[in-house]
Amino acid sequence: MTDHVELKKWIDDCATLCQPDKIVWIDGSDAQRDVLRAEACETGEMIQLNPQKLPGCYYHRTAVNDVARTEHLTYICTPTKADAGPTNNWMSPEEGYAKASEIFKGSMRGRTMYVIPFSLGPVGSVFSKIGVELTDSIYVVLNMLIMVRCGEEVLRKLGTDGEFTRCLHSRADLDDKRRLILHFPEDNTVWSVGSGYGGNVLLSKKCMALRLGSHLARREGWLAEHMLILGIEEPNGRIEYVAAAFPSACGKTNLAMLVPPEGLTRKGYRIWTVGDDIAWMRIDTDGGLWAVNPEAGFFGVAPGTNSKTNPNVMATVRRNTIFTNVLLRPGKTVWWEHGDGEPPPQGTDWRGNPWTPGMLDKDGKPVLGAHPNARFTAPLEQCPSRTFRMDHHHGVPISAIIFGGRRARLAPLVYQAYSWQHGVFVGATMASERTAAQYGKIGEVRRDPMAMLPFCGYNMGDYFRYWCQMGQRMNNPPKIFHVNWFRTDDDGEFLWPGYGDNLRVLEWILARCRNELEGVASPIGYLPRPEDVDLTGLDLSLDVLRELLRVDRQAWLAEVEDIAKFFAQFGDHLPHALSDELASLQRRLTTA
Ligand code: OXD
Ligand code: MN
Repeated sequence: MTDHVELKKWIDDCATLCQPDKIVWIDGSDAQRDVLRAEACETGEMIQLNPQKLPGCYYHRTAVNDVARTEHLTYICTPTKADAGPTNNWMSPEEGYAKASEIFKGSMRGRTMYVIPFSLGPVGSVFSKIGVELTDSIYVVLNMLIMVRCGEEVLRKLGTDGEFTRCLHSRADLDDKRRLILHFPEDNTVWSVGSGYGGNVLLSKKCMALRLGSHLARREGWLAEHMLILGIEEPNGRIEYVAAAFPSACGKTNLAMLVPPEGLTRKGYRIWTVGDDIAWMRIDTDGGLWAVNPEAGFFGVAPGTNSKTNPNVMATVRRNTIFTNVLLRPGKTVWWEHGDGEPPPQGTDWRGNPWTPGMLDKDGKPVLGAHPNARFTAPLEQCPSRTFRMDHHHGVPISAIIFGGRRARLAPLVYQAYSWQHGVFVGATMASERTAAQYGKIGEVRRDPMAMLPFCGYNMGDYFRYWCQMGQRMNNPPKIFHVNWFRTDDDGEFLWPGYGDNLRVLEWILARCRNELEGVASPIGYLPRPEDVDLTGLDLSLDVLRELLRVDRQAWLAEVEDIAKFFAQFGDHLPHALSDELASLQRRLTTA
């Protein structure tokens, strides 16, 4: 399959360690995919869903102890602990290789090792990077065929001496005591063992595109970010693109596929989805920031997704989709909590047990049909709002970067940072309050800078410094904004309708990018004048909008104290620019 000497040697070394019975190269063809699907159904690893209702769709259950990313078993293996920083788990490369080798040793006996050459980004684009994943899981292969560009075309591009990221995965025995997700940035290598859950094993995604990607990006002068990318076609036909980072459970996939509300559709708006999870961005010769989505599919959370929250994704998952840990209905279709339609009278739950609606467990708690982190894996090309620029080697120009969080009281609906550096501060202090769905104290603030806390492959203090430097290198940097769709009233009711109506906020953001509207200077940044947010067709009074835009100085002063504590952990690695921004915020809050 290849004359790439280093690639062949690496595969030989991994095969010597893992001892597979055979090695199969993934060529990216439909014929090979069909053979693998059939094989996975024969072994029971996958179940074919109703071919009339869900053509090309398959069902998979993970092990019960293997349903989410395992951050506590995820390590950055750099020469020193300071390289990984205070927010990552660290292990030395020697220890990492030694510990994981013990688990990999012989782990593929009786199994096949699949070789998946893949490209993040359009094959051959200046943005793109090649990786090769070795895995003993057909489920991983079938997911990778949806999530990234795979196969012979990539091998051809790699040639005989191209650079590639080495991604080794084995399910081993799926024992969570023998599970490790290790990143070796210096060796451009990821080793993942003992898991079969997507985020731990589709190594192109969080491991390569973000953790190794962020490291590589700093070395090479670009950005690898946990951001959706969205094109907004305006009434005059111009399309402006924005990139946005939100902590999990803030509706990133929904925003990426937003459907304009009636009032704005009539004005002539249309949305183009570029990506829902990851953005790779470079400074182009125009001095602006350009972005690609390095992936080609969605690996999204099913529960809560329905025709109201995201009609585009519901249309996307009707064919060629893999459903993981949702409820299996008797007619081989699927269902999940807060999806479309009533719960079915019966089904098989994500654990493989018989299920009926309203079932309670021995502690009296509801038994869920789908795991809360149940997933769909679906091709981006099936999305009705997909961009027509998916394969453009140049990517799309980014007009605005949007950070967001889930704050019941503090952050206004939207505000604009005063400068790039202030925008970096806004991103670095991003936070969400825990909801009832998350472990921990409800209302407790969890900081998640740029939504990268679990995904930054190096010291986050250095990452903030690097972000500041990127701004200095651009003549025409994107403007930076912060949004909060989740502000509530005294009864805890949301004040803003969210979903499609978020376009009203994006409309203001784009007008600000073009300097078409005045902003109102406040201690935290520029706010909209209430009359500048188009509320046509929305039953929301100007008074409520004023409340959504209110800045409570006392609450912000408490926030300043909390940010200072958060920043302290970075010590010398925190750039002065960010402590200066914190001091300026405090000063603006305490002066009239
Ligand atoms: C994801 C995540 O799965 O951010 O995209 O956890
Ligand atoms: Mn994500």
